[in-house]
Order: sequence, then C-alpha cells, then structure tokens
Amino acid sequence: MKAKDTGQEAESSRQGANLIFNSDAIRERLIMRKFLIALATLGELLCVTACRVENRKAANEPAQPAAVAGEARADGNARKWWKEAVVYQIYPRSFKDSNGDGIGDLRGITSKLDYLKSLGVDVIWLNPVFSSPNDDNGYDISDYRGIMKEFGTMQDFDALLKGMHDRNLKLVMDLVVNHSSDEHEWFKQSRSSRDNPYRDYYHWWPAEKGKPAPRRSFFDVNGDAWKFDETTNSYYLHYFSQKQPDLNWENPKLREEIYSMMRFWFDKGVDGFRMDVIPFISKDTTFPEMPAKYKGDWGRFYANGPYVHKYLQEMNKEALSKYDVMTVAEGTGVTTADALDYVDADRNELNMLYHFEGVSLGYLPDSLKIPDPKGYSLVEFKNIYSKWDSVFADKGWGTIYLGNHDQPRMVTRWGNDAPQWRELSSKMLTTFLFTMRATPYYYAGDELGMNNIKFARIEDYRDIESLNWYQQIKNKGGDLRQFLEAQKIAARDNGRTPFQWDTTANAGFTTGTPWLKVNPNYTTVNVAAEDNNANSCLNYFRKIVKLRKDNPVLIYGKYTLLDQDNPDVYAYTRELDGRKILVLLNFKDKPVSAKTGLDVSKAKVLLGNYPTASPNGQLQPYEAAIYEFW
Ligand code: TEU
Ligand code: CA
Repeated sequence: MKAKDTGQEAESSRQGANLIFNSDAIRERLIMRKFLIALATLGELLCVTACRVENRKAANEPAQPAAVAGEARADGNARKWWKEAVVYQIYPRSFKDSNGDGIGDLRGITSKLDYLKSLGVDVIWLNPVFSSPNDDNGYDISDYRGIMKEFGTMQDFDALLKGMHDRNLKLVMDLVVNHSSDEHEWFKQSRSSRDNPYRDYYHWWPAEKGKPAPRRSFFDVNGDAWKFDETTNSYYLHYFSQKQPDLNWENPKLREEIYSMMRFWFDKGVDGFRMDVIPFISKDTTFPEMPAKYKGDWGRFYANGPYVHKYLQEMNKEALSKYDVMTVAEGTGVTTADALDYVDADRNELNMLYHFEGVSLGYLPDSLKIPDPKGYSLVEFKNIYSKWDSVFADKGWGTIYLGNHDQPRMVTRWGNDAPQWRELSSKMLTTFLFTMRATPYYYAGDELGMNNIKFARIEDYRDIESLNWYQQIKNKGGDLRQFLEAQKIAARDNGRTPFQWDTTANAGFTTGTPWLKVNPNYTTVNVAAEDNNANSCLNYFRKIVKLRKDNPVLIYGKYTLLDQDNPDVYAYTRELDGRKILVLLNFKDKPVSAKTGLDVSKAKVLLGNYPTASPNGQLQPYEAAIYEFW
C-alpha cells in the first residue's frame, strides 16, 4: 500500500465535516479567518522575502557589518543566510562519473546541477576534492591548492563553481588541516632531516628520548598514533592513518600557510568551509599521559588542546571575517559544555558545529561500532537532540544531520529499510531533519531513500576504517564474523555506494566499473523512477524543503519537546510570532499514540507522509505529520 503524502486534500475532507452546522455564520467566520491567515502569511512571506533579498544582495556584496546583515530579532534570532540554508552534501567520488573510469568527478557534478537546483537546496558541501593519494579518500591532502586528478582539473572546478553561482547555489569545501598527506611536500621536507625548515610543520618526538606517551590512532591497525621514522630516528604523530601526519598548529608559519590557502579559495568565490576534526588541531607538545578525567575518551582529550580557540579566533581575523562565508566544525570530542566556545558569535570563531552524540547512540560502548542488539532508545534520542537544541536557544546556532560520508544510510540506521517501511520511515526521518531549530545537513541519496548495501565480505569494502579495523581484530584473534555482521549496519562504505540515477547499468553512475559496488536495489530506488512519482521520497523531500523555506517558524521558531517519555513517538512544537506548529513522528512499525495535550483535529495539516494525516494523534506505522494551530 503506497502511502500517498498528505497535502491539501486531507484538509478539505476534514473541513467538509465541519460545515453541517449553521452554515452562514460558519462560512463568514471561516472566510474572515482565512482572510486573517492569508494576511499573516503574506506578512511573513513579505518579511522573509525581504530578508532573502537582503541575504542574496549580502551574498554578492562585500561583507556588511553584522548588525545590518542580520537585524537582531527580539528573541535573539539574528538572521543569517546560513541559518536559513539547507545544506546538501555530495560525496564526489560516488555522485556522477563523467569519463567512465568508475570514479565520480567534478564534471559529473556539473552535469547534474539542474537536478540539485530542483531540490530547492541552497548550499552544496563537497567532501575533499584536493590533490590526494586517497589513503582516506581525499582526507589526506598532498596539495591544498590542487584538484585531485581523479576528480578533474582546476578549470573543471571553476566551471562547477560558476554553474552553482549561476543557479544561486553556494559551494562549501572541506578544510582538512588537522593533518595532511604524508605525500605533501611539507611532510617530505619535514621527514628528510631534523633541521629542515619544514621540520616543525609536524609533531616529531626524537627516539633518543624514549617512546612518547601513548596516543590512540582511529585508523592505525595497531591503534598507535606514533609512527617511528628511521630517516631521522624519530616518531611522528598521526591521529588517523600513518599517511595522515598531524600538522603542528603551534607553528605560526604553518598557521599563516593555512590562512593564505583559505583566502585563495575564498578569492575564487568559495562560500565557506566544513572543517575536518578542527577541535583536534592544538596539542600539548610536551605530550603528557592522557589525564584520567578523560576516562579513555581520546576524542574528548584531543578536542581540548590548549590553544584551539586562540587559533580559531586568529583564523577568523586573518581569513573568515574578510568574506561573507559560512563555517561549520566537525565537532569531534565537543560536548554541550564547550560547544558555545566554538560558535558563540561574540567569540568570532565559527558559525556552527555538528556533534557526534546523536549518531553514536545505539552502539555497544568501547566497541568498534558494534550495534546494540536492543537497538537505540528513542527517549535517549529525543533527550540528546533536545539538549543540543537548548545549547543554542539564545546564542550560537545548531546543525542537524542523521547521515553523511562517515555514517551508514539514515533509513537503515535510524529508520527501517524493510521494503514495506523504507519509504515511510525515510520520509519520517527527513521530516525530523527539516523541522528542527538548526541548519539541516542532508546527505545526497537520502532524498531517494537509499539504504545500506550490507556487504557480507571484507573484500567488497574499500574504506580504510573497515579494512584496518578488520585487520586489527584479526591480529588480536577477535570475532571477525561479529565484526562483519556489525559492519553491515555501521560501516562508512554503506553511505558511499554510488548515487542511483536510473535503471541503466550501474544506476547510471558510470559507464565503467564503479569504484564501489552499486546497491542492487537501484532498479527501483533511483531519481528517474522517483522524479515523476508525486509520492516518492524525492518529491517528499522537495515539498518539505519548500515548506521549511516558506515558514520561518520552522527555522527560528522556539522548540519544545512534548510527551518526553513516549518510547515510540517524537513530538515537539515550534513557535514564532504567534504561529504554533506541532510535529508528530512515529519511530515504530506499529500504530502508536502521542499524548501532547493538543487537539490536532482543530489543526491544519501542513504536510505528512500518509495520504491522510492522523486526525487524533493515533499515528500509523512510521507516520510523520506537521500540523499548524490557529
Ligand atoms: O572524521 C573524523 C571522525 O571522527 C571519523 O573518524 C568518525 O568518527 C568515524 O569515521 C566515524 O566512524 C573526519 C572525516 O569526516 C572522515 O571522513 C575522515 O576519515 C577523518 O576525519 C580523518 O580526516
Ligand atoms: Ca570519473
């Protein structure tokens, strides 16, 4: 039974019912009410359009002093284009291959710009496209001003950037400066001799001082973040793979290199940066033992280096503040306690950050992402996202995501990808992402309801994290079968399978052999099939993007969690300028009820993933419904 989305028709059927009583008075009252509502909406739209015109003008004009660009609203919701934006993330390696080598590339993305425009999104975040030997798929950069040869040329990049700007799409790149590639000229120089001028661009520990204090590597087969290099009889630090040596931000020359590179891309017209593990950049270079207070949580320890905020304020002064750009930190190791230190506007550091507390839910503690057989608790899920909403209630601004290139597909991880539930639960999760008081970061392919491919064999994996963790467990004689089962849910490659365009070979992603296998369900789950199907995940996505953009209450409105302890339903309201929205989300494959104390029968349905939205809070399996109260 293909659930037809709720739009106007449901509303008309419920209004029909009301008319049996004394018609004239009711008709008059309804007409008056409609007139008032239309007036309010017109008012809202006028001011939002004014704001948009303002932002668009601002985007093309040099940066204006903050006060003008985002007049402070009474409730502290200073308007900013990146608060009202929808960020769509593209993993270039898997989006569209234009030359048949099985690897996605920049010309491939350029060929799909009209599709991106059709989605209604504003900002495109591209994972790294810089020169790289791809030990970690681009997160190991060998030239920060060069384009990865597999992805194309600088001309291809310039054409892509122009194509985006011509369509009023902004382009955000990925700044990977906690570490570089070991094939970067800086590291080649640095490892060549102890008195090379680039020596202090990295962290070296002379072996004659003995083994340095342990440091955990997230990717190293032995988990060791120190690698001995005999050329200079020294160890170098690498929080990720051995081919990703950490840069020494304590060195002002290195910092100026980074700021100059950022200005290079901003001068080209790039609209911002997503910043890779940026909380990790500052190290205590005496490399003491990790203090007990971190209870083995390396992420938290790495994220609290002594000068991280001094450097981000310097970066803001030397680069960011000179352009009207957006910045978002990958907030590894950041908690609600120190999040505002990064994004409080008065600190002149960054605009936003994304945290890992939500996406870490449901894994067995201290495991290599082994899912808890009991699944995840919705009550905990709700508490986490409500807590983070409160962090940014008056200052800063939040982000919301459920998927990206480091996460499995959201419908498999948080929804239900069984055939009868995949579309409904995908739409339900999309509804959540577009009705929170935070900028949504949406991962390419989730708009189609793409789910995990669930490889059974290690040979099918390409990701260094899966391959090295597998080797690590094998070396320790651990349970490889359990690990492979767990990776079917948790592995990053599940989020990296090629984008599904149509039913031609390899889903129309490539005419060659794809670098990573295509999910065989591309025969039904693809853009071509969903484009013309009004009830597809794709068109639901387009509808809810438009709904968010047309209703500032869904962007800036105050968030209030309802029915907190309900284990099956996520219910919350959004309120702004007298408007009140209720969102009901059923996270289970069974009918459930929400106790919100609000009578939805008196409300107008704005959108839902069933033909008729629940008239009484009794929700159908995976039902999502957005109501407005008058
Ligand atoms: O990810 C940092 C990070 O924390 C990831 O290691 C994440 O925790 C893990 O993969 C989840 O399984 C960033 C990039 O997003 C990631 O793709 C890179 O591999 C990593 O940094 C190193 O640059
Ligand atoms: Ca290619």
